[in-house]
Amino acid sequence: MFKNAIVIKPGKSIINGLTTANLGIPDYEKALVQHHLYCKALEKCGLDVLELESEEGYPDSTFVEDVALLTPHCAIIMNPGAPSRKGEIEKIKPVVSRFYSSIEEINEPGTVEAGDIMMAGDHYFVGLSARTNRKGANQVIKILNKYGMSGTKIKLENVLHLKTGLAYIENNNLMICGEFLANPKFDTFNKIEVPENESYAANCIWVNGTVIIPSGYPVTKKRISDLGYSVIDLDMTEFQKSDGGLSCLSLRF
Ligand code: CIR
Repeated sequence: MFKNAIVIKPGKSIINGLTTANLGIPDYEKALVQHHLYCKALEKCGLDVLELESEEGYPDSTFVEDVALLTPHCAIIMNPGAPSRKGEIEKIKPVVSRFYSSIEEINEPGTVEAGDIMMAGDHYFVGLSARTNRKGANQVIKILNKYGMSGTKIKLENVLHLKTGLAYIENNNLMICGEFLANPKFDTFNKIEVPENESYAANCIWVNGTVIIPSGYPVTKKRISDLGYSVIDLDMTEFQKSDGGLSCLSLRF
C-alpha cells in the first residue's frame, strides 16, 4: 500500500517541454485543472498528496516521477538523461530527505529517468532507453541489491520510457503493449494486452486497489474492471501532448 504522493504543479513553461507527440501545445489552464483532478484522485485512493510549487525554469518538472525512485527501503535520486531535465533533481532532494534516511544517487556517466523503472514487488525492471543508459541501469541494480531488492534490464526499441508501454497493477497482473508483448522476460506475469490503438492507456497506475487510467480507452478500461479492480479515469489530454502519462505526474510511496 502507498501512503504518500509528491507532485509538482505544472508551470506556464509546460508549453516549452520536450515532446515527440504531434498533438499541439498544452493548454496551461486546462493542464492545471487536469493536475488538480489527478491530485484529488490520489487522495481518494488514500494518499497524502504533497504538492510542490511549479518550477518555471524546468518545463518538464511536473513529470516528477522521472527524477527519483522511492522504494520501501531507500530513495534513489536519478540523473536524468535529458540535459534540460538534469537540474530538476535539486528541488526534489531536500523534499525526499524529509521522508527517507537512506538516499542514494545515480552519477555520471550513468543516466537514468525513473519512468524507465517499473516496480513489481521487490523486483524492478529497468529500461535501457534514449534517457537511461546501461551504466545508469547497472548503478540502479547495484543499489537495489544493497537493500535486498533486485533488478532486470530491458532494452527499449520505440517508446520513450519503459512505463510508456507497461504498468504493474499488482496481483501478478501486468498491463502490456507493443514492443513488450513478445518479450519473454514478462512471461511469468498475467499479461493484460493493451491494444495498439489504446497504447496511451498502458501508462496507468495502481493505487491501493484502484487503477487510475486515462479517459477514452474503453477496451483497456473493461479489461481492468473485469479483473475486479475499481477504475478511475482521468482526462490527461494536456500531458499527453508532452509525452507524459499518469505515472509520470507523481512519486507514490
Ligand atoms: C519528457 O520528454 O521528459 C517529458 N516531456 C515527458 C516525461 C514523461 N515521463 C515519463 O514517461 N515517466
